[in-house]
Parts: sequence; structure tokens; C-alpha cells
Amino acid sequence: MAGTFMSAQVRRIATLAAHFRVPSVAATGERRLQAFATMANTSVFENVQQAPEDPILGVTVAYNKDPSPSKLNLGVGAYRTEEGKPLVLDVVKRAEQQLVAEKSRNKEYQAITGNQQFNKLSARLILGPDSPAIAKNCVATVQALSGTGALRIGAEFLAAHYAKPQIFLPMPTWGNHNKIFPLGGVSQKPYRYYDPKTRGLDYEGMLEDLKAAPDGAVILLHACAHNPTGVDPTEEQWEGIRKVIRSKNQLPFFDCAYQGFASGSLDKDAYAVRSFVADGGECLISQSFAKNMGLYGERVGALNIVCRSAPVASRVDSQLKLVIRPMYSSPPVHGAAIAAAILEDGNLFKNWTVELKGMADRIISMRHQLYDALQERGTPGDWDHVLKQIGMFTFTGLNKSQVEFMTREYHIYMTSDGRISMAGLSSRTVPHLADAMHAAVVGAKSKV
Ligand code: KET
Repeated sequence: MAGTFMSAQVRRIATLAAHFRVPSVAATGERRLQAFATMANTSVFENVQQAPEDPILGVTVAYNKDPSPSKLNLGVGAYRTEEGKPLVLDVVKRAEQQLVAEKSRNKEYQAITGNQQFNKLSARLILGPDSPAIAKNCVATVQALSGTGALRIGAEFLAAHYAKPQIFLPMPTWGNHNKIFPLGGVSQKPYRYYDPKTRGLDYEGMLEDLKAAPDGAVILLHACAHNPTGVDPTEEQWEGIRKVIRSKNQLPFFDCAYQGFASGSLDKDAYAVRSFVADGGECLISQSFAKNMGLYGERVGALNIVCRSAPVASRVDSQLKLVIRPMYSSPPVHGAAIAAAILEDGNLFKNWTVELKGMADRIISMRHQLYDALQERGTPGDWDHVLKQIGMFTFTGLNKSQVEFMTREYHIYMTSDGRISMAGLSSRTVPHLADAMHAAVVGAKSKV
């Protein structure tokens, strides 16, 4: 047991060293000694390596440096209006006004697990108002630093308390998953998900890989609007996936960053999660309010752990506090208060669903406009996937050199895997994007 713990620690140190690009413990130690010995005018951080930019957030850094007036940022998944501006939802403004007017509000520390009212309403939003798991107090919910924070708390909890801290991630997946889990102490493996040939789900491959994964393994599932592919299983396929996972006593970990953004309906987008909770089995669910409430920088999210019984959920909750307290003590007040105000007030909630549907519909209309623009230009290839894919992103199929060409020649910024954020597009910028895609595809063809 102690041996296993030690080797887990050694693995974690190696993961940390690789992540932070520390050459090797021995090499750094030696260089450090040399630095002390010479007492030269060098920094004690002389050996710190230059780290690369983040593959997603680094796109915005590059975009910000570009002086071109026609530049376009389709990298990060952040909603923009038709005018290309960030959007603060009307309900968010109204909730904030209410909060400011409440004389009794203060800036005291929150509980370690955050705003309890927010936690309750957040769990209800994903699990549904009639969820038996909630009624039986089987869900431990903690406020988290948005979706990323929820995933990280989940990883740290699993590393400490779950017998099989190994997670299977879809191929491809959101780039940060590959870092969050190993750094949180959970090793990772891929499972087949996307088939580039059909630009759809590799359902058979996925089931084969889940069947081949060990009993009890943790399986990461995108609740809806899979990022980056925009490819989701059908309800029938979810049923097949659920059966395999349950038959192997595997533990589903849902990442729910886009509830309401896929279909425009909060309930429809919760289908997969609710079907897994309805069978009485256990799971983890991370939630983000970054996209669906536009609260990106407020860092509002939650981690839910659905357990088989209330006493287990209560003990899990107590352990989550031990994860959170030494990490950041307790979460911030403001964003969760906004979300709670919207979730608890019938009127605000209704208005929120209207605004959310408006955002989802605008993204769908961008899909049609881009598709039509490519057809008009006669861009070689089949572009049906622009219409079919779900959520914020189109996984275009453009390769790295085509992406580089579009950035260089057209000042269009996107991730190197060819993902474009449809939410960053507007009727005004669609022709520019279509021109760039056309040129990239035609250029690449003539080079072959
Ligand atoms: N899960 C998924 C699948 C996801 O796409 C994101 C964000 C998150 C979690 C975390 O979001 P948070 O803001 O921590 O609640 N994705 C976009 C932003 C980013 O990379 O941070 C993106 O893919 O562009």
C-alpha cells in the first residue's frame, strides 16, 4: 500500500516536472549549486525555461498583438454579438443591480464549499427539478472556480479516494483535460471518439475501447456539444454507452460546459447526464456557467458527485472541503451570487432561457451563412459538417498548415487543430472567413 502511494507520488512529481518544463531534478540541482557557488549576478530563477503559450488562450495573445484592422479571433470559445463585441446578458445586469441594492449583502468569506443556495440550484439545473438523487440527498455539490476548477477538484478527490484513479478521455478532447487530470494525480488514457473520415462519431470504436478499459476506470464524457469536434452521440447511442459503462462498473465523469448552448434547451442538453443518474449509479459532473450565462471571467461553476446514499454523499462533501481549503480556501462571492439570483427567480430564469436560446440560434445561423458562403465560392470538399456539428465550435478539418496560412494571409486566428469558434463570427465577418478557407483549401490542393 505504502509502495503504491510512493510510486503515485513519484509519478506525480514526474508529471509536474514535465508540465513546468523542469529539465531534471539532478540537472537543476547541480546548476543551482553552481549559481550559489559563483555568487554571480544571476537570478536564482536563471534556469527557468520559457514555457509555450497555451494552445487555446495563446491564440488570443497572438490576436491581440496583430495590428491588422481585419483580424478575427475564432480561437477561444467566447460568445460575440453581431457587432463582434463581448456580451453581458441582460439578466446578468439585472441580477447584479438587485445584488448591489441589497443592503444586507457583505463581502465575508464564504463557506469552503461556497454559496449553498447556488450549489442547490446548480445541481437542480443539471439533474432536473424532480431528481430523486437530489430528493434523497445523494448529491454532494461544491461551488468551484468555473468548469476548470470543478474538474481539478474532481481529479484531486479521485486521486485521494478512488481505488482506480485512471481516466479515459475521448480522442480528441478539450486540450486542458490532458493537463488537469495528470496534474491532479489521475493518470489518463484515450478512447476512440471522432472519426475524421465520416467527421462523425466512431461509435463502434468508442464502445470497443470502453469495453477494453478496466472495470472501475473513470470515463470522461462531454455532456453535450463535444469540444472540439461538435459531434455528440444520439440518444440511442448514449443508451448503448451507458450500458457498457454500467456493465463494467466504470465511473462516468461528465464535463458540462455548454448546457443550453447545444440545442438552445437546458433540459435537452442535460439528457445524457440525467439518463446516467436515472439508473441509480454514481457519477461526477462538472458544471460551468462561463458560456451559458456569459460569466467567463467571474469563474462560476460547480462539481457534483452523485452517490448511492446520503451518508456517503455527506462524507464525500466533508472530504471535498479538505481538497479545497489548502488550494484556495473558499470560492469568490460575486459570480455565484449572480447565478443563484438568476436560477432562483422565476422571471429572471425565464428571461435567461430566452437570451440563451438567442445565442444558440445566432450560432446556428452562422453555420448556415458559412456553409452558403463556401458553396457560393465552390470551395472544394464536403462542408455538410459545418451545418451538422453541435455547439460553439466547427471542427473544420483544416490542417495545421492551412490554419497557419489563414492566420498569416487573412489575420484569422484559430486553434491549430482547425477548430473555429462559430460564436466569434458575425454576418459581416463570414465572407472574410469563407475567402480565407477557400484560399487555404485551394492552395493546399494545388501543392499536392
Ligand atoms: N470543459 C470544456 C469541454 C471546455 O470547453 C471548457 C472551456 C471548460 C471545461 C472550462 O471552462 P471554464 O471557463 O473553466 O468554465 N473551453 C473554452 C475556453 C478555454 O479553453 O478555457 C475553449 O475551449 O475555448
